[in-house]
Amino acid sequence: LAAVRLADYQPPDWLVPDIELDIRLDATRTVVKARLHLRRNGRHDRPLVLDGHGLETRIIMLNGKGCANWPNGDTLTIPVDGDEAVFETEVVIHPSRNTRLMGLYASEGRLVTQCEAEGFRSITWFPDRPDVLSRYRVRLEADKALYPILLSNGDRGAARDLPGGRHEITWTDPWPKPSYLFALVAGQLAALTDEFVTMNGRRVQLAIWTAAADVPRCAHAMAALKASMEFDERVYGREYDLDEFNIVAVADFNAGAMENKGLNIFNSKYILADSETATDMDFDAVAGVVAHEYFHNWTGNRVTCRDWFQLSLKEGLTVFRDQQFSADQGSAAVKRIDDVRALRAVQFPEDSGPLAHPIRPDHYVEIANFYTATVYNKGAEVIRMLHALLGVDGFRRGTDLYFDRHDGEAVTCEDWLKAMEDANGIDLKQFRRWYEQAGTPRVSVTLTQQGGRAELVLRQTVPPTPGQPDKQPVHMPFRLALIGRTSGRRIGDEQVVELREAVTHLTFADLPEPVLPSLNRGFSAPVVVEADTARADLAFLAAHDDDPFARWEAFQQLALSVLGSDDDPAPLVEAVRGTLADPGLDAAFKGEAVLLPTESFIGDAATIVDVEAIHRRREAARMAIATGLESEWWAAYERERTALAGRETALTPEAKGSRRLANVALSYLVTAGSDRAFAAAETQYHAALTMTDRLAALRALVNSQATTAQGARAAVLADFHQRFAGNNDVIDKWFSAQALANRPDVLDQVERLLKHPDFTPSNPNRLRSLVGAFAANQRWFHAADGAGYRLLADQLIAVDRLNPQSAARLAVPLGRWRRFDAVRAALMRAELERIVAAPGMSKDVLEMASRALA
Ligand code: BAL
Ligand code: ZN
Repeated sequence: LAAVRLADYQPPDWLVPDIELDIRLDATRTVVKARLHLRRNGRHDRPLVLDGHGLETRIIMLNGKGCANWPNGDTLTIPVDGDEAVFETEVVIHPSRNTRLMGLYASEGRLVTQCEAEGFRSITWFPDRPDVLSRYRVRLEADKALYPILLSNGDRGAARDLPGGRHEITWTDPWPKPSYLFALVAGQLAALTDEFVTMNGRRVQLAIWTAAADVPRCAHAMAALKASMEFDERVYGREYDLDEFNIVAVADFNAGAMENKGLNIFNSKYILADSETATDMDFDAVAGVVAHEYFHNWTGNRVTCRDWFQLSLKEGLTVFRDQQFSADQGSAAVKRIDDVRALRAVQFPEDSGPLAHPIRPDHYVEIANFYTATVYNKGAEVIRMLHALLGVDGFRRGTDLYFDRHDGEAVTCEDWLKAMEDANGIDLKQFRRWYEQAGTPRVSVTLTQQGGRAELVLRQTVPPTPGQPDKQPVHMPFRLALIGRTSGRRIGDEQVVELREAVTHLTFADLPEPVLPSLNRGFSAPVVVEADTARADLAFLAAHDDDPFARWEAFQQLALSVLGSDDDPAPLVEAVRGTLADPGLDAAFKGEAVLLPTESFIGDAATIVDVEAIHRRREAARMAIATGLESEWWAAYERERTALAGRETALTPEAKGSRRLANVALSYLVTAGSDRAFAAAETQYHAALTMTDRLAALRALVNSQATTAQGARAAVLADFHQRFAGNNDVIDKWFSAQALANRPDVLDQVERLLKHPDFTPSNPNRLRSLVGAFAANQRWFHAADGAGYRLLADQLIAVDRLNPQSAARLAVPLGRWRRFDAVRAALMRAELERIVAAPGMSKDVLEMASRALA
């Protein structure tokens, strides 16, 4: 497998300041003519080298004359005299055969593109790398009845009817952009439209395009788009720069969405939402992804990446910006907890396994494999640390300088850090290690106290990761405070301690009472804290810490301690009792704070994951919390349902919080197993006015192992499928609720569902909702006989023929084999070896599987 290396980067030999595309669209046979205006970059005599993939090349011309040179595989090399030239090609492509969903493909009768990272080469010959920026002029021509709407980037020109029922339109994008931001969409689409007036009075026409029947379901996305545009002006001083902004929702999409200039293309899952079909979490995800793609207009599009090693330059920064936006629009505390939960669920395991890589990797085989939680979510944590170190004003000075200095350029993470340094007169030399070193740092903390004095010793280490045996200490902001052990109140101010050394000593004098440390408040640094705090002290912090994250974290750590043994779960029951009774906490926070850590998070904290013991202990604790507090859960359930009366579908933070707590209560009540609870779940399922409530009731029943709940479980599953037939995003929930079920028969159910007519593995959402969800079901995916692993590998091998990106993602769970017992590890390895040996596997899969085996 040939790797691309950061160390080998060379600037492009030829620039393409302007490109004209002429695209005659047809699902089975699209003709693409391209005219590239070339300029030699510097003094050299190297030829023009272009990328192409799967193109049927008809014509190659240089300066108006046919060329003798012909492609060699995916490369076309053309010697060019002079410093400027015009290079033209004509190719034929076949969108309806494109199951990779990269380049131009068909989805539900429409034609759409996905070009990041290397899809443009599947449309035409081009130096397909992000540091070649061009102004695009694009003529689209198609049958008018089949493809009445023709969209591309930039400003629309006049449309014109053509003979034979065809029509054309030309789009011109004035902003130079890399090829990965090119997009087109053609098809029968209707739009929800609106307008935004920018801070300088520019009127921007907004449109979200989808099937006509789904237009009303775009309202939430539209509100989020307008709020994002306002946020970027208010917080970053960034204004939108075209006369129109289009979003298109499509059913078949590898990722969540794509930030193509002026024409964002979205996985419909992140656009379409109404109370009946979307949960509160879905509504929040829609707003977050809409914001993310919009924010890319500055962090990614106006200032882009020099090469794909710099991916976190735009993704880490843009995730941080969308997290800020979501915190601004709702509960900042709950948002922070959700973000940390997501980081720990996906990125921490990645960082401690064979796929660990720094946020700026230094080599790859297939760049599609590096759209990872490390590049995105750890990347966002690194930006958040800069924000904490520089403060709000310093960070803004840094971003202002970054945009001023680099607008219209393709730059590196180094350029970003240099702007931060220059704007603030600081030195981030040590901070750069976050970009170079993989692995989650560990900070161990010890506290000693005598009289009114306390000393904290903080020791940081960064564990070895593949290819990086030795690590250096990193520079991090570590927020801490002291909580009085008697009063439960904060003693003194919170501090942001900048850890730089391997060991840091902090002393505190004149303390009026013994204290407990409140550590890494707000999760200010993406590290694992090892504090060896006694259970009683964790319970005390879970009841008193004044930082919401630290308070939530204290309960998580208490749960990890209890669930790491066969001890009585009583301390967890008491902690939950205290949280439920605390009048100072809102329902949204309570709904988070009473949840036990997931089985995979508990496993991640252990050296070897004891699948059965973790499940058994967590189930016992869940049951103890459910039965020990049954009257409290009924009280909470009824109180929150009453609070919701008359505003069941409201999306206010209060209503969302009430639904959250009521549904957590319902899930504990169904766990406790009374007939009254099953009846309440069934009633809620049928009477629900929101998907949040309907799905929560369905999940509670699906997860119940009680024989008395069997009838209700079967009935709600059948009803749900029938009620939402044809709605892809909702039917995905039906699949994943069953694949994630906490039941011993999950594997049989998944095997049955693989044969269901609605299971269409060519659709990435559907594949994820069944096979991806099942692999996240730790207890039943890791069945001791390896049947879960076999099922996953079979699906991966089959899907790779259709869509290598989808297939490669399925390899990740098997890559964790080192963390499991010898029998499971051998079974997982055997499946990875079978995958590698299967004939004709893609380089996407081969890279993931071979890294996992190494
Ligand atoms: N750039 C790929 C999709 C996203 O991160 O927005
Ligand atoms: Zn992004």
